[in-house]
Amino acid sequence: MRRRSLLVVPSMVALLVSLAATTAGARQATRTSVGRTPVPTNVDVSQRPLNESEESIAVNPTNPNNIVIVTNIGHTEAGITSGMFEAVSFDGGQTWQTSIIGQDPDASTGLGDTCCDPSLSFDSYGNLFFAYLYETENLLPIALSTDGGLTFDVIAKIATIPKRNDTSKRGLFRFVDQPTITAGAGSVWAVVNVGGPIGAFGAPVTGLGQVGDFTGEVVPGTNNCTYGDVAIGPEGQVMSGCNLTESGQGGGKVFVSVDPDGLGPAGFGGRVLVALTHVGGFDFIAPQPDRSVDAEVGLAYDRTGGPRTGRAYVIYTLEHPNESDDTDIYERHSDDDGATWSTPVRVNDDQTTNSQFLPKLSLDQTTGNIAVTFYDARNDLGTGGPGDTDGVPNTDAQVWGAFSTNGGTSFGPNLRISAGTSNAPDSGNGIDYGDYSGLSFYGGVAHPAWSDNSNSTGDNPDGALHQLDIYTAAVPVSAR
Ligand SMILES: [Ca+2]
Ligand SMILES: [Ca+2]
Ligand SMILES: [Ca+2]
Ligand SMILES: [Ca+2]
Repeated sequence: MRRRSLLVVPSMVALLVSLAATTAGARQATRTSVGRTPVPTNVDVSQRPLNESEESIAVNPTNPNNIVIVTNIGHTEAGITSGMFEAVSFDGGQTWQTSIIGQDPDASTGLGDTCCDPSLSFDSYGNLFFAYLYETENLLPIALSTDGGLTFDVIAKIATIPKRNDTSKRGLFRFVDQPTITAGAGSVWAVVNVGGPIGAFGAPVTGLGQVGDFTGEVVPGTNNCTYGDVAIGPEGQVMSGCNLTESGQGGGKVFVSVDPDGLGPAGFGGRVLVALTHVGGFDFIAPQPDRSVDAEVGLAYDRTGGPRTGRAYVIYTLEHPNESDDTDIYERHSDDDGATWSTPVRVNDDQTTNSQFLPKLSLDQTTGNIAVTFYDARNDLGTGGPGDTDGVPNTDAQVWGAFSTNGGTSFGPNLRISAGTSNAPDSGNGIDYGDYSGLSFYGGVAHPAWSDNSNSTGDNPDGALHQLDIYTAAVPVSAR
C-alpha cells in the first residue's frame, strides 16, 4: 500500500469494531452457471464495516485445511493508527476466526504498529512466515507462527543491507516498500525495495520453529525496479523479479535475477529482461482508476521432484497498445534458471479489449500444476446486465482464473471465480482493490483471496457497491 503517497478518503464516522475471535459463518453463494462450469462458492471472510483490501493467503502443507489470510484495513477511515485484519481457518476455508492484529500498543501479538503490505508463506514444516511494513519504522519485520497463524513472534527486524561495493559496510534502508516472503528447500527468503534497489534476505530453516539468522544481498541492477516477487528453486537457488517503473503510465520492464546457490557464498547474477509491458509504476486503467496498477510480476519454481522440477514461471501484465487500458495476463517459463524464457502465453481467453489486472501465480508443489488468478473486466461492456454496475464499459471487475497442467505451455478455459461484480471507486478506498491480490494453490485446490464489494454473499455489512470485504473460494483444478 505504501507504493506511493496514499490518498485516503476520510470516513464520516470513526468506527472501531471489535472482531476478537468471531467466527465468520460460511455463507452459501448463489451458484451461478457460467458456461458449463459453476462459479465456486464464495465466502466473505472479513464481514467487516469499512474497507479491507490488498490481501495475502497461504495454505499449510502439513494441514491443508489450515488457511491464513492477512489484509490491510483502512486506518484513517477506521479511526485507528495501525493494525491489519487476520483470518484463520482450520476447515478448508469454510469458517474463519478473525481478529485485528498489530495494533500499537499490542502486547497480545507483539507484531508492532503494523501498516500494510502483508505477505504470507507456509513451508513444508508448517512454519508460517509473515512479512509486512510498520507505520513508523523504516525496516522489514519478519514474523513466524508455528501454530497455524494463531500467534506470531517477530523473529527479525531488518534495517540494513551490505553495500554492494564494500560488503564490510552496511547501508540503512532509505525507504522500504512492498515486501514479499516465500519459504522452501530449507530456506526462507524475503525481497523488498529498500529505497532504490531490491534487497533480498534469506535464512536457513531446519524444522518447525527452527530458523537461523537472516543475511542480505542487494540485487544488482534493480534501481527503480520494484513491486517484486521471489521464488526458491529445488536446489535452494533464488529468483528475484521486479518491475522497472521509470514512468507512471508507459515503459515497464520485467527483470529477473538469480542467486544460484541461495544461502551459499555466490550472490545474485546480472539481471535478465523478460518482457516489455507498457505498464508503468502507476498505470491508470478504467477499473482501477484511483490507485492505478503495476505489472505485478509473479514468480514460481517447481520443486515437486517430478519431470518439470527446476522449471521457473513468470507472470506479468501487458498493456497493448500502450494506454489503451487493454491489459492482458501473460506467462513464460524457463528451464535454465531464468537465463532464457519461453514465448509468452496469454492466460486470459476473453475476446474483449477490456482490462485484466493484478495477476497472482501459485504452483501446487504436490503436482507442478500452476494457477493464475486476476481481476477481470471482460463482462463489463457498459450495456448493463450482471457484469456492469454503472452503464460505462470496463469500469467493473470480477475475479477469474485459469490452470495450466502442462508446464505453462497452455492454460485451460478461464474460470469465473467471483460470484458477483465489484466496482472499485464505489468503495471509496483510495487504493481501489489494492496493489495485489492473494492466491495459494496446494493439493489440487486453488485458494484465491480478493477484495470484493459485490455483496454477492449477502453478508457485507456495508451492503453492495460500498466498502470492500475480503472474499475467498476453493477452486479445484478439476474444474478446468
Ligand atoms: Ca501504459
Ligand atoms: Ca484485455
Ligand atoms: Ca461498468
Ligand atoms: Ca468491509
